[in-house]
Amino acid sequence: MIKHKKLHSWVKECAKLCKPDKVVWIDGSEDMRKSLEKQAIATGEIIRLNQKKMPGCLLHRTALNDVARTENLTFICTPTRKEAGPTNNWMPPKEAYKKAGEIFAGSMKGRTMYVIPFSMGPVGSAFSKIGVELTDSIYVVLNMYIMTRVGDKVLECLGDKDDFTKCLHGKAELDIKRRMILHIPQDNTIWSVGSGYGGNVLLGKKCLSLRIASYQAQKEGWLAEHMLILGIEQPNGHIEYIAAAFPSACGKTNLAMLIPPDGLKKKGYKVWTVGDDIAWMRVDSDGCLWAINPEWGFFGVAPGTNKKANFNAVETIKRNTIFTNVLLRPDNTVWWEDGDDPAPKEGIDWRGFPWRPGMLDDDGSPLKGAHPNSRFTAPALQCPSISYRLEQHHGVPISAIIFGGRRAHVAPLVYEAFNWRHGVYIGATMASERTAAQYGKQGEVRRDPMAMLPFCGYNMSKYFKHWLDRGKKMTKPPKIFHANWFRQDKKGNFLWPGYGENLRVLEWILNRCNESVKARKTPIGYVPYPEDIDMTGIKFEKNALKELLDIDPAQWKQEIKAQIEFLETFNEDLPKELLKEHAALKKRFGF
Ligand code: GTP
Ligand code: SPV
Ligand code: MN
Repeated sequence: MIKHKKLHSWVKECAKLCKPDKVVWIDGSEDMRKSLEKQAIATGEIIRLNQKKMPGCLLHRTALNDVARTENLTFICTPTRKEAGPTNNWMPPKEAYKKAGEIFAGSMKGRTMYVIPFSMGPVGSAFSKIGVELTDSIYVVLNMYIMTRVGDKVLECLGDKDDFTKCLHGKAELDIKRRMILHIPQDNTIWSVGSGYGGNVLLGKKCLSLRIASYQAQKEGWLAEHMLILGIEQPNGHIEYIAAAFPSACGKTNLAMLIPPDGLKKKGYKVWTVGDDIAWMRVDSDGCLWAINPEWGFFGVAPGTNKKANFNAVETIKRNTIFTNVLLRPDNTVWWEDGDDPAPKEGIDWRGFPWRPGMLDDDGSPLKGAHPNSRFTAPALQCPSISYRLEQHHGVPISAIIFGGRRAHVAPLVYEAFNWRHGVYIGATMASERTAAQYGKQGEVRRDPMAMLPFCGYNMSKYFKHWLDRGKKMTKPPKIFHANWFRQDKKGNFLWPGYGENLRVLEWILNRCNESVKARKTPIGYVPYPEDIDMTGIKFEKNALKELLDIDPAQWKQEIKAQIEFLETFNEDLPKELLKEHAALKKRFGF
């Protein structure tokens, strides 16, 4: 292999800063992976789980203050604040390198620095991007082996090209006060220090595939989105693909792996999983939107994963899976809340302390065995519903895009935008209640445009403009929808059964795409006639469906006010088209 001069000198430079005892290049082989696993087990960094019951599975616990992405410590480092925009934390690049450089300095003494060449997207696809992550964490290396394509084959593909993302990660002291997740888009560089958790440190994921990639996508004319991709196969073999953007912990993995409910089985649908978190999409010469999933594995939420909610996920994580922050049972298997098994009589909780059911925390609420944001890292190819298109360089054509979030009120089960521009308005103003995947007050409604609030690597007003422009480039743009599986009745119960039953809504969406069903025109968009959602096989009160599809003008008056207040934070940079959409929405209501 030809030595990549620039790559080697950058690795040297980083080693000079961090001062590791040695530098090890990850070749992507199974031998190397196994030996790293052994080392991490020997030091206690990782626990080997019961190999009879869970072959190839591992457990890791992160530091107590390091259990979710830290958005408040995540920065976009552009020369000017305006380039990062009002929704991002901003730091000038010089200051970022200086501050983080001081924390990195000498931080790998006594440790090894691993060099991980990785490809986001199939190796060699014109739509893939290459990154190289330097890290002092074996946990990160083992996760990257699952989440991305790693090793020599990626270096061969890179050849002597310079366009790889330089990713530097160091655990340092895992001190939250000395933790920073920095993106320097103009340098194609990511620096993450002081964390050992998920999206903060698996730099191919949110940092590269969304923040850096969205910046590149804007320049290069494509879209990098926080979206799942699934295919619905009809009995005649025809497959239609849908992409959906929901904020973190709002149901992407679950929807991507959906199993048709009994009542719809006779229709013969089969759902294929292309991706559960990230979609890279571009307009092709046919005027359609095509998407790839750049990832190679799933980093999914563990609590709530059970056979009933997500059978395919349960199958996927039976082997070769890394669990993070779940409960350890005495027989060296794992457990989490709302899984398939009842709580064990005893175990070791996510913090590493002895745990029994019924224990209370300081506030008097039940002490959780698994952290609410505990996760599994599993190879995508182990998923029974994985699409063969995961490996296809060209991806899949997208027929529909769904935006959605957790809304106890206001948003109906599903509605359709009048056109692309209106759809972009719906995406730009979408909102969701905060979950355990983010630090901050749980349950609070926050605007999260296109589920990209924490992931857009540049000024979001420019991002909206980019979305509007993409629509103009397509002869057959996907139809845009909004879905909400989380609407509640007056007692606080979910009105919609969700999970597999969501296929009933997807079917309506595809029927709308094929123009085979009419819909009710309302001020917010097209809403289904209740009889057009196939409810075969489930007990469901007619009134509940009506309530789910109801649009309450009083609530919407508030909602529209909140939407414009949010959009106004972008000042004069906001595309005028969105203001026009806002005015049109108000007018349709007569407000
Ligand atoms: P990230 O990996 O953080 O991006 O999350 P995600 O969007 O993939 O969310 P995921 O599918 O893991 O869902 C998170 C939680 O949402 C699950 O544990 C469920 O409790 C809940 N959930 C998912 N789908 C549904 C649904 O259709 N209805 C209801 N009520 N809850 C759901
Ligand atoms: C999310 O929070 O949206 C995730 C998990 O998918 S993480 O990789 O930690 O960002
Ligand atoms: Mn996500």
